[in-house]
Amino acid sequence: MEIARIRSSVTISVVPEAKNGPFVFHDGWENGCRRAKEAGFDGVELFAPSSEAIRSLPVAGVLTDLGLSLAAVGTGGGWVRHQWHLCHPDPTVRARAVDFIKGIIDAGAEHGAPAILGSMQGRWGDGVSREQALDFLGSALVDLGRHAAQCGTVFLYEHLNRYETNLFNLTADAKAFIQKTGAENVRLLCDLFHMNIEEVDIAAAIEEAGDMVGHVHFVDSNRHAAGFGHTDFAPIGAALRKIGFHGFASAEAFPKPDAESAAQKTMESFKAFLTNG
Ligand code: LER
Ligand code: MN
Repeated sequence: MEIARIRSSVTISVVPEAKNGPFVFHDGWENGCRRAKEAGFDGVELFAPSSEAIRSLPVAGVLTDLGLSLAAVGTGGGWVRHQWHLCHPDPTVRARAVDFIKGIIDAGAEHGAPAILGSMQGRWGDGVSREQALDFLGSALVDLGRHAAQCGTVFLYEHLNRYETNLFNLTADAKAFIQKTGAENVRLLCDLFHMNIEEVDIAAAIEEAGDMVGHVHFVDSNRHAAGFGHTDFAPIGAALRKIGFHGFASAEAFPKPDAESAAQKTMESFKAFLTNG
C-alpha cells in the first residue's frame, strides 16, 4: 500500500499588479509550469486575476502534458484588482467578494484544486465592528465551504499575520472559529511566513491543528524560499508527518535571488524535511 505523502508545489502568478509579490514564477502560465516540472515539483499553485482569466489559460492541457497537478488557486486578485473583501462596510462589495470567490472555487474545482481565502477575508474597522466582521466572515465560510463541497473540493482559510489582517493571526484561534461557525469542508492554510511572526511554536501549532491543516505555504522566515532564511524546518516537517498531512506544501516565496534558485532551494528543503527520505 502506498502511504500518502506530502506533495510539493510552487506558485505561479499571472497577475501583473502582483509582480513584486511572494510568487516564484511570474513569466506566464506555460513557462511557470515548465520550470516547475524541471525543478521536480508535483504541482503548481496559480494566482490569477479572476475565474475568467483562469479559464482563458490552457490549464488542463499543460498540466496533463507535464504530469503536474493544480495544487490550489488564490483569490487575492479580487483584493489586488478591486479592493473587494468579505468584511467591507458596503454590502454590495461584500456580495461581489463572495461571487468572485465562488467563481474561483468553480474554476479551480474543474482541475481538482481548492481555492484559498487569504487577503480577501479583509479586516474589521472602517465602521465595521470586530463582532460584525466575524459575523460576516463566519457566514461567508459556511457558504463558501458548502459551495466548495458541491464542487467536490475543500475551501482553504488562511490566517495571516497581524500586519495583513486583524481577524485571526493564530492557528488555534482560526481553528476554533471555523469549528464554532459550523462551517464544514473548510481547512486551514498554514503559511509558515505568517506563523513565524505569530506563533510561539510553529510545529506545536501544526500538531494541535491536526487534520484541519489542508495546505501549507512552505516558505522561510523572511518570505524567501525555504532554506534561505532562519526557520528550523526539522520540527515542522516532523509535525506535518505526525498529523499525516498529505496535502501540498507550496512555495509561496519571493523569487530571490531569482526564480530558479528559489525553486531549487525549496525542492532541496522539501526533500530534506518533508519527505521520509
Ligand atoms: C498573503 O500574505 C498570503 O499569504 C497569501 O497566501 C494570501 O493571499
Ligand atoms: Mn500565504
